[in-house]
Amino acid sequence: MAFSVSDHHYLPPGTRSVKIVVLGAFGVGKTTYVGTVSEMRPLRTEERLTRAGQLVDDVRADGKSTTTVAIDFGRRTFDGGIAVYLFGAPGQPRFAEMIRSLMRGALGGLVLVDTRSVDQSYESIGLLEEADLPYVVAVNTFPGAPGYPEDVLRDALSLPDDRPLVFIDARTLRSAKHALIALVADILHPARSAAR
Ligand SMILES: Nc1nc2c(ncn2[C@@H]2O[C@H](COP(=O)(O)OP(=O)(O)OP(=O)(O)O)[C@@H](O)[C@H]2O)c(=O)[nH]1
Ligand SMILES: [Mg+2]
Repeated sequence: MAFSVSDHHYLPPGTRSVKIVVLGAFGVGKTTYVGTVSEMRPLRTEERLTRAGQLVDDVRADGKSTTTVAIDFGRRTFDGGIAVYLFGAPGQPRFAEMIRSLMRGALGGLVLVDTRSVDQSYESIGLLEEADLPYVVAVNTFPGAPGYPEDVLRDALSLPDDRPLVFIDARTLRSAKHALIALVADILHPARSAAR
């Protein structure tokens, strides 16, 4: 099934809505991702990182000064009448209960992965598996991060064969929407629709 992304800024009558969640560990680029793909100004809930937070959060010295404390929210419409509502979550494991609430009504999830912290992605994948939601893994490529072939990453993440894995740059629309299209195609896959 082929999809393209449109530039609509309003929703024509008959548009179908799809809620998806954007998950991933602390600092993997979730807020950046939602901001890149959203056709409207995204809602962000960022707070400054503090010295006290360094005791509990794995703050890397890469210039990151804020963190999401509630949600990121954005929207992208696809030609063919599908509006995807993106809900980005905070990355810290202590927000798991909030993420479970955020997943209510969602039809799928995107898990962003940084190859410097692959092991911190299990939590997000686990939450989506627990909720029995389809998901796509998007490896967000940071400069200086180790590059691994797809099979090695799949192995490291214990990713089932039917779960798509794509490589993206969350800062670039062309690249970022590649992951969204993979997820929407998976959600709308005839076999999955038949099971609903
Ligand atoms: N090079 C590169 N940098 C990125 C990319 N995506 C995000 N960044 C940078 O990485 C930092 C963290 O990005 P955020 O979007 O805040 O990450 P997050 O997952 O929302 O972080 P939390 O909400 O704190 O969990 C920011 O400084 C971004 O500019 C990417 O694809 N490539
Ligand atoms: Mg964020």
